[in-house]
Amino acid sequence: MIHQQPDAFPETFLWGSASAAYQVEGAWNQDGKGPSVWDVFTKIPGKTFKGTNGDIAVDHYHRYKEDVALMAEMGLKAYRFSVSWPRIFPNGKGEINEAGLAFYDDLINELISHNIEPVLTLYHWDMPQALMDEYGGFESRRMIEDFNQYCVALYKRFGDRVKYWVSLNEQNYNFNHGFITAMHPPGVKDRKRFYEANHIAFLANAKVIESFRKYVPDGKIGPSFAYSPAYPLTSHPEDITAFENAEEFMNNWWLDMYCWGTYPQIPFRYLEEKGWAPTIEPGDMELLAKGKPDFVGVNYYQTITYERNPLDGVSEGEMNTTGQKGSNQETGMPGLFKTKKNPNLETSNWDWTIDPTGLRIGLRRITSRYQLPVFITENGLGEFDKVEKDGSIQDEYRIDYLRSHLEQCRQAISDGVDLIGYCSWSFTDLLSWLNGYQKRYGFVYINRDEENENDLRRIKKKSFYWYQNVIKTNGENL
Ligand code: BGP
Repeated sequence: MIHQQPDAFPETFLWGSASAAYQVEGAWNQDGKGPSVWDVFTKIPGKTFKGTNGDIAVDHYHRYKEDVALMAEMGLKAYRFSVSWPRIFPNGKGEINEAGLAFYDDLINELISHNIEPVLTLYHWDMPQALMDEYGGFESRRMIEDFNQYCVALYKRFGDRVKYWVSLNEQNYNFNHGFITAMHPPGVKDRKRFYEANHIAFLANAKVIESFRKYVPDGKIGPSFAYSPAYPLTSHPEDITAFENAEEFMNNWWLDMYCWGTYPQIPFRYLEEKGWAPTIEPGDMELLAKGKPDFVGVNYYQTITYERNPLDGVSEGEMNTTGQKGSNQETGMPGLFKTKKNPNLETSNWDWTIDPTGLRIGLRRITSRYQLPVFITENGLGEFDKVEKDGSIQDEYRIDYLRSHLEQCRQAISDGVDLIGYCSWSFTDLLSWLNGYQKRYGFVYINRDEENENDLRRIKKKSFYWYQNVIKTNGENL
């Protein structure tokens, strides 16, 4: 579809940027906070790049006013952040830690006083360790009620000021690493447990959306999905089948459940035959039907290209967590699909495909299938940055990445996608879960690395001024 003149971004468009508690806050054991699964997991030798953790991160907990002042200087319209559950309930449930609520109260008020719309993520992976120890987190149905209690506490406290809420962040990505590659907590490799835990997370997601309608009736809520639209490597019918398998297993499995409350039939049947299908108890489907979101949150970084994979084919491959270009390996599900490098596209130093058009394709697929508004809750480029002798950071590559993706957003809007906002990942540099501090995403550089916290000074990159102008012109000057 070629548009003579693409539509403008809507006047109400939420020009934003995003972060997550564990990746920015630090203060991991202060003011009554309990340990999260990431506080524990990152301390196990060999789990993260150079053993990095979020104990101090970029010290946003103590420097949030300085960070919000920078957001205001940029003209940011929305800031997406997550609440750390163990700050609010150090043991995951029971008694509330007032100091934890107070921190987010202050942050939200600070944002609002600068005309920045807070977008609150309820769960960005930092589950209280206490619940993992007690019953295995999302492997137990007890999680549904405990997560609901925590969310209701936030609805009651912040529902008067926060309109946009994200329920679960990237359940698909986090559970894939938690239960298939063992690279995230709980560090398991077991497909049956993967699908069972996912099912419980879907129930928890639906439950907190059901509660949301009661406590924040005027608010908007949706999950954020790590969306990598699938491509076939060739037009060979077996590669097309592999691509369709990938769409079903890697995307529709989650999106259908969030948007429709049902599992797609073809993967479900396959999982039943393998003995991996989730256990559906009476009442589950009724609850799942109540989880319909107001928008689909999309975290988009790349498309993934697939080809056929024989029954004795590839299953697991190494993932590039070092920035050594070319070290990523193929992965797949034997008999279904395997990943392949797309010969038409460039990649970042972490071997993530750079594909702006893929974002438009993904936005259109969601629109056509679900007819729901979309909120891009993450999009960005992780790269090495260099501070020049004059103290500047010339991150042209990041500007190119963001510009080309925003151009495709505009095309998608012209195609008829109801896109309500765009949050870049991320505002400041921050801790990358598995890639340390050297994989930078921010508009604002943080003077720290894996070995040293240095002075944690904030330095505006070239991209800061670029995005400032994009917002000022409502996307006319990309
Ligand atoms: C998403 C997460 C973010 C962020 C981002 C970049 O999956 O929701 O928390 O980390 O990806 O990923 P990475 O840090 O692995 O480069």
